[in-house]
Amino acid sequence: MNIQEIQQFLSLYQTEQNESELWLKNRLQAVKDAGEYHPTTEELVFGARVAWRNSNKCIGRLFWQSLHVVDARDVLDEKAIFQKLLEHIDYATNHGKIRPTITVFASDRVRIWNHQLIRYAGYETDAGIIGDSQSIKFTKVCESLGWRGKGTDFDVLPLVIQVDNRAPQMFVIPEENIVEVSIRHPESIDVEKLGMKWYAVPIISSMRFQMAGIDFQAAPFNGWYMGTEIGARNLADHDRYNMLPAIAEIFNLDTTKHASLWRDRALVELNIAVLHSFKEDGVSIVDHHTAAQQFKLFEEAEKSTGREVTGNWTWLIPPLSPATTHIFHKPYVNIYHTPNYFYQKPCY
Ligand code: HEM
Ligand code: NRG
Repeated sequence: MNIQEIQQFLSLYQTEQNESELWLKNRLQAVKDAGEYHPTTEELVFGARVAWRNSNKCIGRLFWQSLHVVDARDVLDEKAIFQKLLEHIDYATNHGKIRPTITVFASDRVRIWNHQLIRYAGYETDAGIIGDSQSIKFTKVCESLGWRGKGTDFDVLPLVIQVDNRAPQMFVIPEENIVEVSIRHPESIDVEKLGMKWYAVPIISSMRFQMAGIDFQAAPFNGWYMGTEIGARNLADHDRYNMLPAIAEIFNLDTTKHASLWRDRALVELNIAVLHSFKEDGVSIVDHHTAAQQFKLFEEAEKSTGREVTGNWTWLIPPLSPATTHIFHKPYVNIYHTPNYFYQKPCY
């Protein structure tokens, strides 16, 4: 244990949770006497929320105080962990009315090999890549553990869970636990025929939650999507689903010259389709203009409490029309406070 980091965390907790000086003194003494720091559930809840507040790349931070935190540090059986992850998916999905949620598992003992709990497989074939190119390596790992996908562009990968040095175990997520949205356009019936879809809830499971010097390697968290993540990146990037040429054809855009701006026009139509489809299905999503406005409110709220907002400008600006948001026009200090969420080495 690192007493300095614990002290720093507990005094932050004391200040923000209005505990007394005496409380802090006693809590620190108890930690020193025990020779170890095992956060209470209340401290864990606070830590996970502040870690979101400190996430410099996240435009969604206005809602940091509403994060629902599940303390699953006592769940150490692979099958039981799988059950907890299904509960996380159900609670967070909430029939479309998505609830920001994190489930925290035991420090230094649990790893979830997936990048997100729900993600599409990717396959390299002679005819080109099928599915999500970002998942190619992990898909091979799943196959080596005995999994076989259907071979479509949208096969949901299984969960791979490891406890201690035991062999990783694989679990298929039942279809009824997964909400997906088929992508259609409010003004063109042909977009639906492209067969595009995306899952409702992004649940990052590869990042390490750090608080008070403790690393929680398995702490999957989710909010809801900003439309551009799907419409301007996942479905649009040339090396992902690469759907802009197909959209351009539907809207009769002139793809023979760059200067027709057919890519830009196709991007807008695809993003309209994503937002329209999620809205119509009652699945939470936010457009980048509203998200930027919400981020502005976050900046103001932070300022009023005397804290300085840290941010990573290169990630905060949306990939569509960035200069239409206030974020584009000002600098952000990109220093990292803890608690926070960090990258860690993949298990494979
Ligand atoms: C990144 C939006 C909730 C932590 C991002 C990004 C967006 C975003 C657009 C950039 C992603 C990219 O460019 O790939 C939102 C929205 C939320 C939300 C709309 C709705 C509530 C959360 C929650 C947490 C969180 C609940 C953690 C508790 C992060 C982190 C990153 C991030 C750590 C950086 C991810 C990375 O480095 O790959 N968020 N977010 N966000 N968000 Fe949020
Ligand atoms: N761009 C990634 C997801 C990154 C995190 N985005 C969020 N997080 N909205 C993608 O799958 O497209 N969140 O916790 O809501």
